[in-house]
Amino acid sequence: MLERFERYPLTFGPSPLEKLDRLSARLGGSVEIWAKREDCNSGLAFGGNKIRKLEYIVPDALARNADTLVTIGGVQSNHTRQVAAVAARLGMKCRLVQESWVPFEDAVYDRVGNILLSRIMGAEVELVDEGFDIGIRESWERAIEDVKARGGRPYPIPAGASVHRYGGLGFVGFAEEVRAQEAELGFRFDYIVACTVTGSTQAGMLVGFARDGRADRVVGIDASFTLEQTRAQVMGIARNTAELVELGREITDDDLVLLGDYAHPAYGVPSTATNDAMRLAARTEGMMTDPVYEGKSMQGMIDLVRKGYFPPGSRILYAHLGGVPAINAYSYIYRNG
Ligand code: 5PA
Repeated sequence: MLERFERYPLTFGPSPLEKLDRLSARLGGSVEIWAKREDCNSGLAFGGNKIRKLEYIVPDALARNADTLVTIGGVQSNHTRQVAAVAARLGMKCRLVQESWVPFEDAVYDRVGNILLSRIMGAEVELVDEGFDIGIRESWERAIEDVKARGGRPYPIPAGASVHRYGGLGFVGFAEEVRAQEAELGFRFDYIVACTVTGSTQAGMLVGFARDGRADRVVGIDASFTLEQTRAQVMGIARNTAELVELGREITDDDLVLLGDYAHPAYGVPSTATNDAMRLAARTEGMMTDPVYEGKSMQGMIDLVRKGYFPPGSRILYAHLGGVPAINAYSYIYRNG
């Protein structure tokens, strides 16, 4: 589906699949849980889901002769860290706007984890005291103008690399990659579980899995806590991406499964159930998740398995989208494990 689009390789290749036997057994053994490890997809500063998206965005930045990647996220954004890594790899500059999206306080919140990595990689980091919003932000537009005013050639990348024309392509590629891996395994996954916030991960999956009739088998777990805005953004990106890749059919509201039950109490703040889910994955599989994104999709998947949402015998693919570096900014919660 992506042959027509230029891709700048930033990942190691197809991300690995792993069967999670002990987690499956702990949850009753009636379903088989697998993980696709986007969290180890690249050597670029711990990788993650944005690297795959950026593979289809970087060719445009290079074609436009940009010299500075400009993007935005929360203080512990994984996206901004991955953009900083990509800029370093390309020999470009990087300008990051980090807003106060998360109502959470830890003594070193703005010193460790993702933001520390971005600073070491040479990004210029600007902390802005604005609350959470996945839409287009004034602070980001100001940063773009500022780069221009200083004689630079900015390349704007929106939050999560999502509402970019090519933002959905990377995860269309994810679906194609899963299909190739399934051909080798000799079976097909019945469900794909993924965390959703700015939307292009799930939107790309919707389009990619629509190809073989599985769009509505992608179970999005919202972690934004602004469900309706996220739903609208996923649908917008999915429609645009379907057109771009000439899917040959519309993506409709019926294709979208996006569950809002696990995002509480706020974006970036884990609930007790989130922390319990993180500990369970860590203690059964040695698989680390984070309190902002993957901990919430892990919580959602575990709850859905326990509730019998997936018919017995289902094979579930948990898309592990990265994000673990942020855990350092939540040290007090996990001081005893
Ligand atoms: C993020 C996003 P989407 O934004 O494409 O919906 O992906 C959600 C998601 N898992 C899932 C991890 C580990 C993520 O980092 N992160 C954002 C960030 O600024 O890091 C864009 C919000």
